[in-house]
Amino acid sequence: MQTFFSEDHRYHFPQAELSGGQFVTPYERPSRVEFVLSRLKERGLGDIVAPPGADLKPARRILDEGFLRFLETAWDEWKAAGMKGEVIAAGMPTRRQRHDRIPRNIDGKVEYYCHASETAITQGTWRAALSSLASAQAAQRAVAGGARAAFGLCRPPGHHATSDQYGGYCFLNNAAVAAEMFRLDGAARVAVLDIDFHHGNGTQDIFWRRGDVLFASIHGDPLDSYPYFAGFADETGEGEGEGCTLNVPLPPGTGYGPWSAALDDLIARIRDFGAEALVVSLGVDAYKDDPISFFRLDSPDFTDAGRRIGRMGLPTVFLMEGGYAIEQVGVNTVNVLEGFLDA
Ligand code: 7XA
Ligand code: ZN
Repeated sequence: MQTFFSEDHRYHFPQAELSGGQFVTPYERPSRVEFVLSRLKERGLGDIVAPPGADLKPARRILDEGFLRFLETAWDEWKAAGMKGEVIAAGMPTRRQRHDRIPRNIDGKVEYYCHASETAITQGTWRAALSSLASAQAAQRAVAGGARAAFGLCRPPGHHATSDQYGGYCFLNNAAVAAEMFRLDGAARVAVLDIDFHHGNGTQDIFWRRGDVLFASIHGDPLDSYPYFAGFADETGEGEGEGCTLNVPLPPGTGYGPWSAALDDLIARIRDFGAEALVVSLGVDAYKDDPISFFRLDSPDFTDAGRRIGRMGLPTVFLMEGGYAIEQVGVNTVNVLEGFLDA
């Protein structure tokens, strides 16, 4: 299986993440992907290829133009306004405020386009986010071109980014763009299976009213876990999308038994949906020692999960999302891919 990966991810490395009332070194850091790369090489999984540049045309079909412009210019505007630190939102429009006016002031604009203030924008964030999208797009193109599967080693991740908000370490929703590209390439129905520990609120939101893209996710119960305000079982989509969003929130301490039962259920639903292509939001933070999550999967469980996904027999794009038990991120990620290939 080919992996698509860009070194430009390094341009995004904020110094600070607001966590537990402190500024800490972000959990989502460049070394995460180094462990994945070295494990891919160790296991000889296939070529590692630098992608061509990102193509924003398909992204523009599902992402807000003003949001894209904001991401591109936020750092320069922030600095031009005399701000000294990284771009961090100190607030967000809340439920008793208006959402229909975009501030002119950059401080306000950051609040408007952000949904979680742990996520900072730095000088190189836009460049890195584009390179992450480029890896996702190259993986999608490889699969659309006939490969059984491909892996986009994306960093920064994408599944929390909506059409017009960033947060949860995510800026551009790679999985959503890949799914949209499968549609453009002629797949009548596409599924996004999100196995990251956190609910993929951004992907869900983008396809909420769409009947042609199924979004299926297993994640920590939002009552107990970020993103807190999305991912409940009663969120099923609206309009033409009614029934095309499937959420399985699970409680703290969940092990592979109930997790894999949920996976089997979602796999059956994806089959029933008639998906012709699959995008997997591949986070490995369901791992038992992940520092910001609470499931109890062990490394061999990821192999088994990959095998179950592989048995679906669908053309599949894997895209890297979360996973912060840094030294095991490589093993767990590659285990999923090896399981898939073994199916
Ligand atoms: O899948 N998403 C992640 O792994 C990022 C979760 C961000 C949690 C930050 C809570 N303030
Ligand atoms: Zn996650």
